[in-house]
Amino acid sequence: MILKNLLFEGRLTDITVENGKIAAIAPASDHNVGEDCTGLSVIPGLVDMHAHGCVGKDTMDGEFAEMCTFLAKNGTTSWLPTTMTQSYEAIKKVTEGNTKVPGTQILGFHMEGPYINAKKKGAQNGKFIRNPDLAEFRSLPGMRVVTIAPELEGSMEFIRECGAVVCIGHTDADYDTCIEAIEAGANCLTHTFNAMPGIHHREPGPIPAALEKNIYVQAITDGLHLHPAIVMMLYKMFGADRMVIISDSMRATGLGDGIYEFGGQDIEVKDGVARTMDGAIAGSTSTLWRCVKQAASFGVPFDDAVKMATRTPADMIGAPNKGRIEVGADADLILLDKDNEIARVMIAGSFFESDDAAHPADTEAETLRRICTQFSAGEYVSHRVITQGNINATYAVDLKAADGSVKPYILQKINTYVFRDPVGIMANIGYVTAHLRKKAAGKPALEFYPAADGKNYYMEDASTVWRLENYIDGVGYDLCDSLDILRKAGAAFGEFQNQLADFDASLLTETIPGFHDTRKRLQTLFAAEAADECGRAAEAEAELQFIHTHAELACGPVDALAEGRLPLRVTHNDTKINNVLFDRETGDPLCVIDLDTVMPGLAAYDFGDAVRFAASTAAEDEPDTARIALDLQKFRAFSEGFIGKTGGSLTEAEIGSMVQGAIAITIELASRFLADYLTGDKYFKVNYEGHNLVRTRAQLALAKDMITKRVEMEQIVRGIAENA
Ligand code: GN1
Ligand code: MG
Repeated sequence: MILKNLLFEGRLTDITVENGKIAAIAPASDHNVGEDCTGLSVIPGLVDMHAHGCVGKDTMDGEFAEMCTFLAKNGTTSWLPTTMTQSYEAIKKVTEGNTKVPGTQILGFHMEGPYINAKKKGAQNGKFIRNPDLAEFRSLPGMRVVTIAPELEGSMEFIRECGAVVCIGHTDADYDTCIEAIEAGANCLTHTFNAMPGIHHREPGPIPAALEKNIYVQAITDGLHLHPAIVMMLYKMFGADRMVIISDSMRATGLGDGIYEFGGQDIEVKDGVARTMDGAIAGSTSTLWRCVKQAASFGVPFDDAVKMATRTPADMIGAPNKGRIEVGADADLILLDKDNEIARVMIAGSFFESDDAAHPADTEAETLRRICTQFSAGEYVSHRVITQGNINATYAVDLKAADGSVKPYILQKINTYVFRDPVGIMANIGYVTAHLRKKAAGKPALEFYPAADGKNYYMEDASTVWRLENYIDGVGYDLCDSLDILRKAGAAFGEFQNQLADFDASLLTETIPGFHDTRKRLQTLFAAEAADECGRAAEAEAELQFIHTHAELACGPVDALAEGRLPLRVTHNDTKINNVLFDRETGDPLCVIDLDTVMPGLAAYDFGDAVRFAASTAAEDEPDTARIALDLQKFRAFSEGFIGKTGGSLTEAEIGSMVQGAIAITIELASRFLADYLTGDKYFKVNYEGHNLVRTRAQLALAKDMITKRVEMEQIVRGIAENA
């Protein structure tokens, strides 16, 4: 068969396929007779050396047919089904399953555990963890790759003798142990950064060892397991010849949210994120193809991202006929349409056709495509997941308008566990954006697009509500050291408050009742402490003690409000500085975003919440509390901006309440994180077990430092107000 007129490495090419192999690659010629592929480009089929399951099936089930069909449709043409930390019998059973099924080829198995470190088990089942056992391993046929923790007893001998490709993973090993393991023959890190020590300048750990010895590194580039900046860092360190993209996909891939079994444990998938009941990330729900596209959206050149999921993993596992378009290589190909979507997949020289309509390719893309048709802005082209924000699920989507132009938008699924009245929120947002557009004429403003029924949201069912808004191209800051930017952020939030000064507050529904009612927040925490439903209160004894002792200080502002000493204004209520977008070139603020919580509130809380986030020396979830302090310079800069804008309209009492507002909102947020921790992490998205407790400790460390610096902070605010 000749595939004619394919775009290959930038040139129109004819590819001849014979006996399942690529027989010739030549410039397109009119003399050839074959299948016309005009308009399509070609890349090698993807090789997934680390994937557990999809469409409801898992490698541990020992049945591969449905998985191989789904994977084939999504461009994975060969893979290593990956086993979990389980009993010998369970793993043995997998190796006896029928691997000769239609679709994606099985090149052998990857055994992930049981020879791992319990301290870094991630989503693996601790019950079955054990030391490396050569005899046991040798009795399991088809094991091509094995992930082990080299610090376990017997590891070095195992690495030398086991005869498989050895990856270092689920490990707590230090640099020297990793060097020794690599010298013994280990040639890769398993899901780099996940379930292993990070890089510390005195305790370099596995990653610098891998770099030193120039071995391979696997990375899950789904946008959840690694921050995009870390994906780019790994790419710059290791390059496309050493970095391997894996999916680490689990059972729920290709299905929706729900509860799934994984490694003998229940896993909850919510908004596409899979977690154990303790909150640890449990594999991805992304196909390898989606991970490739995500990596490209983070900045990896597309051709390199493809290489990292084709030739590089093939080389790593010793499969030199896979993952490349060369004469003599296996004819595993993906044909892409002009939007870079998979059009056809060829495996071993035959096009893969499947009438399995039950599991359409990559459901995340399909879901978003379907949702986008509900809005009139355009047709879905592609998307990437935005990981900022602790509440809603957020995607940047590219949509193609009727005239063919493609523009980015933001599509969000509202978290209806947090926002019980999504219709109320969208009504608020409608009023507020209309008001702000009038006030900030000439500046970018948020705009929500109507769905078919004219509403500014699309309600799929009572608990699934979507909204589409314009994409404002600007920079947002999480941690910011520039005093100039902090001053401007202060001014932007101050200006926001001024713009809402004449807004009719009676139009607004309270989207989260008692959102910043500190007294109520503390009561909720103390009730959770008393009930202690997850048995976690003992761990947080010191934190609870601190909050009990400082309850009256924290409730000062809301008491003053209740007694009429402070006025109620319309406020933003979530003034993290990453909610201000700045112009990429001029550095000036463009727009305040995230209007979900615009409600009546205290000026001191908008000021204080911003100070809490922006004037801290560390992130709001910094685990090392010794690094957390209030930076008075940052505080001054932010205050100059905020009070400079609002000073004229604030009452004396309000100016006097600003610093206590900052302390109070910080303790309030600590209480919210802690209440969520004690009740099982249902409210805030968590990235690891104990994340909410770490956040609590960070907020309390900051509150303590603010209390120490209170007098200086008061003086700064006074000084600015007097000159305003
Ligand atoms: C949540 O949506 P996001 O991530 O900006 C939370 C805020 C907290 C913040 C802490 C509706 O904000 O109140 O201060 O996390 N929003 C809601 O990071 O609860
Ligand atoms: Mg928010």
